[in-house]
This record gives sequence, C-alpha cells and structure tokens, in this order.
Amino acid sequence: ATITQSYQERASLPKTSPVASYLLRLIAAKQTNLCVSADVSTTRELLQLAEEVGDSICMLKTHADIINDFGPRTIEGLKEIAAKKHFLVFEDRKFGDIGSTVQKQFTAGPLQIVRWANIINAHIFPGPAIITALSQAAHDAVKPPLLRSLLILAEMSSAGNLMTGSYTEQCVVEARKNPEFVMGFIAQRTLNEQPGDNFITMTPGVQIGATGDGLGQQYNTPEKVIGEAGTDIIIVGRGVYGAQDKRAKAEEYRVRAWKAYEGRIGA
Ligand code: 6AU
Repeated sequence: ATITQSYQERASLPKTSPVASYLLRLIAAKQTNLCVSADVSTTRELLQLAEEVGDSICMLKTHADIINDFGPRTIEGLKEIAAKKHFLVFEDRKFGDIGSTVQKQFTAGPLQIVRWANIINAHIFPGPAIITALSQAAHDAVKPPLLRSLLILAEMSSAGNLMTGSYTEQCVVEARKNPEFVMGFIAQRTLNEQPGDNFITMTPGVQIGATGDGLGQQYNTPEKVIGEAGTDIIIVGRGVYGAQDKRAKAEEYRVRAWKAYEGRIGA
C-alpha cells in the first residue's frame, strides 16, 4: 500500500494524475509535505507570506474570496513567487453546485480561478457531474490542460461534520472513476484502500500546541496525521501565519511532518 511507499516511488505509479505526479516529485525534491493556508485579507500580506514560507512548502492554499483587493496584481504576484520558489497553488473554493454553475464559478467572475490555481477542491454532494463539469472547464480554459487537478472533500476537520461513512466511501468511488483529473482528497486519514489506489490525501486541522479554535475546528499534530493516519500533506493556517516568525514556524512544521513521513515509510 502507499502508506509504506516513498513520494518518489508513488510519482511513477500507473493511473496517477499528471498533477499528482508532478507534486509528488516536487515534494521529494524539496523534502516538504507542508501546505500553508494563507487565510489573510490583503494582497500584500498574501504575497509577503508566500515569499516568507515559499522555500518550506510544496503548496500554498488560498481563499481568494477573503482577499479585499484581489485582482490582476494578486494573480501575477502569486504566479511569479510560485514559479520562483517552486510550489503549487491550491484555491480552497469548495465548489458545491450544479455543473453549469461551478463551471462559471471556476472560470469567470472577479476571481477567474482557472487562470491561476493548479488545484481546486469540491464537495460531491451535488452528484458526480460536478467532477466532469470542472474537468471539462479546466480542459477548455487552459492549454495544456494537464496542469489542473481536483481534490474531493471526503472528510472534514470540524466537530460534528456529516461527512462520514458511506458519504466518504462514495467520494473514493467517484475519484477512482476519474483518476486523470482527481488527484486525491481532503481527509483526516489515507483513503487508499484498494490495490492500485494512489490518491494524495491532504489534511487540514493541524496545529502544534492547540486542540481547537472555539469555532468547531479540531487540531491534530503532524505526527498524528502523517505518521499514524497515513496522510500525505499537512495543511497549516493559523499555526504558521499567526506566528511572529512565519518563516521559522513553517520550517518547524516542515521538519516535523517530514520526519513523521520518514518514520512511516521506514526511511
Ligand atoms: O489551520 P487553520 O485552522 O487556521 O486553517 C485551516 C484551513 C482553513 C479551512 O478553510 C481549511 O483549512 N479546511 C479544509 C479545506 C482545506 O478544505 C477542510 C476542512 O475539513 N477543514 C479545514 O480547516 O483555510
């Protein structure tokens, strides 16, 4: 199973989405399985954070709709820093509507997400057409179309969420039908259960020294999610951007998550 395989090995397994392969190689080369969640409110803060933590991350996660002055300057800045520091950009838009609407939300409006985000995520409660609709929109909007990929929200970190049991199982079923476009899941444990599964699991709700935020968020440590639950990438927001020295804090999370991974694969 993927739980004992290295990122490098997994990059060349069959049926791995092109973006997943690229990401797995990038993780191995930079030795980082850390994604920083840049939940800040201005372009200046976003770009500054990207510069500060860029060397320690494989991916920067955004919520573009909370940036007050989001615009072409944000997009150009993000692209430039991502290319310079070698990380992917993940817009955490959590699409959840009929196919026709999500295509517009993905490609149009003030955010034009398809233009700058390598990775997006979606809920599948509207049914599987959300996957094909987003895939088609990515294909039509970007040349070459290989640089866009989807994470399905299979589990959440918040207390009392309803994404359990057969809902989570159905997410895996739908992902297996679309391995070209679906690179993996947002989940709290690895969902690679069948032989041949090579999905990337990204896990939010990670902070050292905190158990929750008083608003439903629940935190685990890097060791718990990477080492014990077998997930691939930790997503850390306030744990990093809330620190005085963000660069040092990102590096601390990188080292802990990387060691947890090495321990898991027996490196
Ligand atoms: O580390 P935090 O708590 O400051 O931030 C966690 C980030 C936030 C959430 O919107 C997001 O991760 N998130 C998600 C994602 C990534 O989709 C799913 C989830 O279950 N929990 C969660 O916190 O930007």
